[in-house]
Amino acid sequence: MAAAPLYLGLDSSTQGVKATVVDGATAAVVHRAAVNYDADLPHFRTRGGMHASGPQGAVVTSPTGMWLEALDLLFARLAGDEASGTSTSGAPFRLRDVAAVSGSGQQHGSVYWRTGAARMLRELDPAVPLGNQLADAFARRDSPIWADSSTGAECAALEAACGGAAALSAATGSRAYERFTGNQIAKIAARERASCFDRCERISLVSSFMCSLLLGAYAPVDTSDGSGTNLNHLTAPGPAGDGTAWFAPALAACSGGAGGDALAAKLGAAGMVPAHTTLGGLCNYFVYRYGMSPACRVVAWSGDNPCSLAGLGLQQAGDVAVSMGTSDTMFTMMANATPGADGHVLRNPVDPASFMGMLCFKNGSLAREDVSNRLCGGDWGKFAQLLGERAPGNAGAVGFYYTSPEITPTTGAQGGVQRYDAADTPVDAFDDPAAEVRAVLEGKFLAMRLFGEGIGMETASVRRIIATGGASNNPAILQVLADVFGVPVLTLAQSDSASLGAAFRALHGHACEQAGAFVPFPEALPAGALAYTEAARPAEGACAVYGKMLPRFRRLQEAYVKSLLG
Ligand code: XUL
Repeated sequence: MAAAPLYLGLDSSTQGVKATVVDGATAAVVHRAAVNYDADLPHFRTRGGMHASGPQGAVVTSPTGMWLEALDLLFARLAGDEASGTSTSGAPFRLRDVAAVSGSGQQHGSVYWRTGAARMLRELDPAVPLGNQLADAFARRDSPIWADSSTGAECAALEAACGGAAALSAATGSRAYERFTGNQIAKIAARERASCFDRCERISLVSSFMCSLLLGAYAPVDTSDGSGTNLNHLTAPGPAGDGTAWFAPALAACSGGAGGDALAAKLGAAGMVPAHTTLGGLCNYFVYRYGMSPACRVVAWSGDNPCSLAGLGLQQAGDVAVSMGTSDTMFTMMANATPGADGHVLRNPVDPASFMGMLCFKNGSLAREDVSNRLCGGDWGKFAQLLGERAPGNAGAVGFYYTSPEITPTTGAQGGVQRYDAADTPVDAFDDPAAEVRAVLEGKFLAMRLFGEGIGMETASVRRIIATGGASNNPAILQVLADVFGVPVLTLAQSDSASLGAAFRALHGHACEQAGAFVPFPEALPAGALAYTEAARPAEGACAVYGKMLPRFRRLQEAYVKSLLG
């Protein structure tokens, strides 16, 4: 009997590159492999995969050549595991059985290919490592990445050129953000015009860069990762309403005076493609060097957050995921887009007709742990007990815990903690420690609900929340999340949601190509692909309490943020 096709998902993240191989019949994970930049490629001298420089370390880059070496090392590990018959699942696997590959890239980073590099890509020699034969392929050795925050001036100029922050957000899905690719490109186009911009024939995102290596040709940017550039037209009218067009005023503003058409030519004049698009076959380099199949298809890569949405199994409008770690992130699948001042609206990577909302909160676990340490000696059992002492709504006590400057809502360079009693009076501390425990959780989940609604999420249509990250192991925390949104909270045993999501997207793109038409993502995924566990159910009436509380929460938040912004 022929082996079931396998699907390979790669994840080119900030700290390393990972692979997840899934079985196409069951979607079970067959094998995983990983490369860590700091540990495995120490000669690049990165910390966490990055180099920081400039005042306050605001200029952050990664060596492009490191990503090349890492991809070879990862494939060498996969081929070595195949040869030795070992795998993380215990089942042997053959790279030759991989029917399609896709990937996930850290969002916003950019790669500058020099003129003539297309030919080098087309003629990749399987006998020579990528790092050697592409050493001279770039107009710039280092790639600016998402952690860079040095483009404040470019953001202000872009918003001014596009009619203000609200107009830019309406057109591209986000107001100008320092890490967004358009602002990164604008800085290089203006300051390194002759040395880089004019010598460069193509600018890739991290996702489309890695995809180009697999294809042996420049890969287009997909519309989901493209929504993290400030250069995309999220909801262009007419035939380009699918989000594949660039936004001309933003291109012109970010071109360093070279003109919008010049920048469009470097980004891909034909625009972007939906993330489920199969772009072509795997190039010979990977076939001859690692034993991949010449029939293996390459599905467009996307950003790490869009891929995580796919890996967590979000399937239809009303599905929400909340990841609680050092920072907290919320993803929503939404039928409509109403981009606002805070948060991001992206195209949905598994459904070109809908949208993905994304909210990033800087203050996550550290704020919760601070309360747990101060009031419960770090004992989460005690934390849960105190939480249970007060009913949803916290008898009017509200708190904002921005232990470091927050990004949603933006508090500029300032952080701080502010508590209000039931009469809206600012207080230094609550009388009851249980009020503090409840306030730190309610404040965060109310902010998720408030800002989610601000970008088009309809709370009444939310049907379930999938929780991941460290804090998702804590049922008491998940109960408050269920109560605020009025829906069940589910958890998932799988980890590595970005590379798993990339593997699922490879499977999805392949199904669409074979059908010759778009296949809905839930139909392409094998039944039971993700084993969820229900971790919390909303308490009767709790959601209505929070609905009533929201306008007051918003008013207090606005007052506090205003005081921080000065
Ligand atoms: C999202 C963001 C990060 C990067 C790296 O906007 O900046 O999540 O995608 O993970």
